[in-house]
Amino acid sequence: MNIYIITLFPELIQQATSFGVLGRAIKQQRLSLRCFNPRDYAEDNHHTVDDRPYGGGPGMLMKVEPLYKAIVAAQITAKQVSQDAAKVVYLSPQGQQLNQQLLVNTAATAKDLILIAGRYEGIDERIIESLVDEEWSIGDYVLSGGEFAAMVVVDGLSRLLPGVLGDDESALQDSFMQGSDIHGLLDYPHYTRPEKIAEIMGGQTVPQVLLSGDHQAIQRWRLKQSLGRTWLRRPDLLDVLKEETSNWDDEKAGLLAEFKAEYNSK
Ligand code: 4GX
Repeated sequence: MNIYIITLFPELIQQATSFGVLGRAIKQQRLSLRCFNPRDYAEDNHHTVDDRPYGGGPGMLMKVEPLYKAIVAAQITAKQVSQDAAKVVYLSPQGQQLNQQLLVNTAATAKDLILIAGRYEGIDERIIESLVDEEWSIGDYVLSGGEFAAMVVVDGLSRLLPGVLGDDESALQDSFMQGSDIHGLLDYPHYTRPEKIAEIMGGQTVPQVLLSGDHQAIQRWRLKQSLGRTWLRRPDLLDVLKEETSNWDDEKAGLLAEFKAEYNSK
């Protein structure tokens, strides 16, 4: 996959891309990242990249010409690299909210992606109308620029590209993954050594079932914890799941009932 990012701060993007799974995806050449800086397309002496909003009011917008030219330059490069047209996505709080399904669909279908990471108060609506295919939001909060939102998209996509994750870190294990028995549920709690935390650090022990070696009991316990946590923290996800008959059965209903009974007696 080739991703092109339109940004006034390419160094911010470059600094973040050499680590972990994302760094590996780039090193393995399963993902390429290239930035296009509108400032490089500003033709005045000051390389101006902001402009005042019509109608007045506080704050600036991104100047139309340099932004337009940077996007078109990315489109031309994308076309040279892989012939099809790249999908152009503008990151903003007004967009469709990003979720795992959107990432999975994008990783599976989009070979080339142009992400517009805006600064200032926004971009001219006519650029959105003429050049932008989709508007995505990473959540209901306001960032000072689109770069971190773009990096959220890039990071989430990188681990979904074929061959990037090893078997032991497979994305098929993700709790948002279709088809898994924990599909649509929150993750269960995890434990590692020691079996008992030192008294001075709290003294807690690991749930006995995880030490039992009984894989069926462990699987059952984990599913029950996933169901219980989802019920407590994200009842909206549970409602969605119950509507999907393929993902809701008597076993889950029974385990959740057990969790609720234990929770209410504590
Ligand atoms: N999910 N931001 C975009 C520029 C902007 C300002 C006003 C439109 C109108 C964000 C988010 C986000 C901050 C990126 C504002 N665009 N992006 N930027 N939440 O907050 O994606």
